[in-house]
Amino acid sequence: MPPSVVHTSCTRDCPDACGILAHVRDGRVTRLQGDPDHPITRGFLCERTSRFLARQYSPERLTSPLVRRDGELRPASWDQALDLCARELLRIRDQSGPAAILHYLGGGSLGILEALSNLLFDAFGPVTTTRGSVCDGAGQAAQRADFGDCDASDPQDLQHARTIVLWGKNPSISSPHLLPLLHHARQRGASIVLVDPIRHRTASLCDEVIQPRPGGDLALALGAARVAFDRGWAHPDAPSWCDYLPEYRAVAERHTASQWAEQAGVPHAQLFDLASRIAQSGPTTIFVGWGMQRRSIGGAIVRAIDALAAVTGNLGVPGAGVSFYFKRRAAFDSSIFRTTRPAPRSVREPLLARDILAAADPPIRAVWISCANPVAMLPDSRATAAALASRELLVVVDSFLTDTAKCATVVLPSATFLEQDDLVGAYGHPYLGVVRPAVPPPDGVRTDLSIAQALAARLGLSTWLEGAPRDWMQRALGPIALDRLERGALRNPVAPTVAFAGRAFPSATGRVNLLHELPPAAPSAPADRPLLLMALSVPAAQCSQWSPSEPHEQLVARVHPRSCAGLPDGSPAMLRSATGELRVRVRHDESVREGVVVVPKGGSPALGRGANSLIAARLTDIGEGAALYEEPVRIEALPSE
Ligand SMILES: Nc1nc2c(c(=O)[nH]1)N[C@H]1C(S)=C(S)[C@@H](COP(=O)(O)OP(=O)(O)OC[C@H]3O[C@@H](n4cnc5c(=O)[nH]c(N)nc54)[C@H](O)[C@@H]3O)O[C@H]1N2
Ligand SMILES: Nc1nc2c(c(=O)[nH]1)N[C@H]1C(S)=C(S)[C@@H](COP(=O)(O)OP(=O)(O)OC[C@H]3O[C@@H](n4cnc5c(=O)[nH]c(N)nc54)[C@H](O)[C@@H]3O)O[C@H]1N2
Ligand code: SF4
Ligand SMILES: [Mo]
Repeated sequence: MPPSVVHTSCTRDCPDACGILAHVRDGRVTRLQGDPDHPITRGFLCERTSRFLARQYSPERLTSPLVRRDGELRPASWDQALDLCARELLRIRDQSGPAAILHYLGGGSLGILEALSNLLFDAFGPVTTTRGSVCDGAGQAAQRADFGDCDASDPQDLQHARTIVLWGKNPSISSPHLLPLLHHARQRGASIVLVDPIRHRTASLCDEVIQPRPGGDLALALGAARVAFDRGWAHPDAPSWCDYLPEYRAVAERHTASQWAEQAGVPHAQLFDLASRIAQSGPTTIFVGWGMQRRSIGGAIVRAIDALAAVTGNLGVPGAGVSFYFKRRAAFDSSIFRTTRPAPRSVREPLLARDILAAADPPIRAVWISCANPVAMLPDSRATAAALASRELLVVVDSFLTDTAKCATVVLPSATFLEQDDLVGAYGHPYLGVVRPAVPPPDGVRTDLSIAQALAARLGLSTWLEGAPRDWMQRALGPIALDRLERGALRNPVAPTVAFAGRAFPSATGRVNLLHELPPAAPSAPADRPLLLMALSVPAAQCSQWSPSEPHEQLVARVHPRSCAGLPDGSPAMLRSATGELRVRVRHDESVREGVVVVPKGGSPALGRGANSLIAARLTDIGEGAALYEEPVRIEALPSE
C-alpha cells in the first residue's frame, strides 16, 4: 500500500485540540505531525502526543477482553465478556433498580462520541451518574456565579491586550499552542505577568513573575482591588455592569494593601505593580489556570479575580477578559447524548469512593467506567480502589491494564484516537476538529462506539445506538456539514470573538455578581506536616497516560533547598501525609516556593509513584471540585541506597 497521510485531531484532555497529520505506511502509523494549516496547532505537537506512537504500539496494550475468574483477570472472547456484562447489568437492575448501577465517563478522551455511552445508560436506566469535577469544578462554578456563564474570548483577541496575566497557568506544559500567541502579543508591546508559586518554564516569556503562597491569590486579587479603589482606578462606569460593588469594596477595604500583600506572601511593590498594570495600562486579559481553583477556597479565588477584572473595566471589550474555559461542546447538538430523563441520583467525582460506599436504597452494585483511571487520578487512591473492587460488577473500558482496570471484573480493550472516528471541540480556543481513523484497531480491540452498540444489543436497546460513527457525527454537527469539517478545522460558529461583548452578562440581573463575602480561611498546615503537596502536569504524560510508558524509577520531588529538612540534593526520602507515604528522590529547586513540594501528576500507585495515594478527598468551596493541592506532608530522610 502506498504511504498516506490522514488528517485527524487530538482527543486528549488538553485545551489545544490539535490538528494532526498521521503518516501511515504498510498499515502502521509511522509519524504524527502537527497540522501546519491548523490555526492553533501551526505545525507542532506537544511532547506527550509527538511520542504517542510508543503508546499506540506498546506491547502492554490490551488485545483481548479480560474476565475475572478465580480471582484472576483472564482472557475471554468478546461474546463471553459482553454476555457477562449484560447478564449482570440486567440482573442488578431487576433486583435493585437502575440506580444500583453507576456510569462514570472520564476525560481520557474528549471525543464527543464517547458521550454516547451516556445515552445508552440513560436509556437502560437512567442510572446513577457522577457530578462535580476534579478538573475544573470550582472554576466553572465561580464564573457561572459571576457572569452567568463560563466562556472566553477568541485567542486572536489577545492582539488587543496591553497586559496579559497568566494567573496560575503553565502553558509551556499544559497548553503549548498558546505560546506563539503570547510571543506575538509581546512583540506587539503587551507585557506578560506570571502569578504562580512556581517560577516555571513559562516565566522566560514574562516581564514580571509574582510567586504568591499557594492560595495567596485571594489576598493578591483583593489587595490589587484595594489599590485600585484607593487610587481611583476603578472604572467610573463599573456600577452599571456590577452588582454588589459597595459590598465588594468593603471586603477589599478590610485590610490595607500591605496587609493583603503580606497575606499573599508577596512584596507590596509587586502587588501594587500588578494592580497598576491591570487597571492602568490598557486592556488586560487574565488567563486563569486550573491549579489555584483546585483548592478549598478555589472558587473564591477565581471569583476575586473575576471581580478585579470587572471593576477595572477588563471585561466585554477587545483585549480584555478573564479566560478560563471555552465551551467546547457549544457547537454540538448535545440533546443526542442524553435522554431528557433525569438521573435518579449522582455521586460526587472528587468523593467517589466515599459516595459509592455511602449509597443506600439501593446500594451501588455495579460500576461501568470508560475513559477514566480513577484509582490513579482521584484523591485517596487506596479508598477508590477498595470501593471499586468491592462491587459485584466493575467494567473498565480502556486500552491498558491501568490501576483501575486491575480492580475490574471485566476489562474491555478499546481503540485509541488513531483508530476511531470522532469530533472534538477545544477548551482553549474555538476551533472544531474531526477525528478519523488512521489505522483500524488491532485484532481483538474495538472502538468505544462498537462496544456500546454491542452492549446495547444485548440489553434490548439496539435502536438507541444504531448508526455508523459518521451518522452520529453529522447528527452532532447539526447544520455544519461533516465534509466541510473534514476539509480543515472550522471555527465554532456560535463562539464569541469577545466574551460578554458590550458587557452584557447572562446572569440573573445581566450584570456581574461581584464576590462580596470573604470565605473562611483555608486550613493551615499542621506543624508536623509543614509542606503542601502539588502533583502537577509534566510534558511526558497526559494525566495517567504516559508516552512512552511510565518510568519505573523513583518519583522526583522538587522542593526549595530551605524546605527539605536539610536533606541534600538527590537524597532518597519519604513523603508522608496523614493517609499514606511515598518514596521519592529529593531535587533541590529554587524555582519552587518555600513550603511546597512538587511531584508529577498521573503516577501509578502500583508503581509507587501515585501522588493520589497521599492525597485525601476534599471538596472545593463551590462547584464540587477537588482540593487536590492542599495535602500537608513532611519529608523524612531515608538511609542512602
Ligand atoms: N493529584 C492530582 N490528581 C489529579 C490532577 C492533579 O493535578 N493532581 N489532575 C486532575 C485532572 S485535571 C483530571 S482532568 C483528571 C484526569 O483523570 P482521568 O479522566 O482518569 O484521565 P486520564 O488519566 O487522562 O485517562 C484515563 C484513561 O482513559 C483512557 N483512554 C484514553 N483514550 C480513550 C478512549 O478513546 N476510550 C477509552 N475507553 N479510554 C480511553 C486512558 O488509557 C486512561 O487510562 O485527573 C485529576 N487528578
Ligand atoms: N503535559 C500535560 N498537559 C496537560 C495535562 C497533563 O497531564 N500533561 N493535563 C491537561 C488537563 S487535564 C488540564 S485540566 C489542563 C490544565 O492542566 P494544568 O496542568 O492543571 O494547567 P495549568 O493551569 O497550566 O497549571 C497549573 C498551574 O497552577 C499553579 N498553581 C497551583 N496552585 C496555585 C495557587 O494557589 N496559585 C497560583 N497562582 N497558581 C497555582 C501550578 O504551579 C501550575 O503552574 O491541561 C492539560 N494539559
Ligand atoms: S495533547 Fe494537547 S498539545 Fe498535545 S497534541 Fe494533543 S491537543 Fe495538541
Ligand atoms: Mo483536567
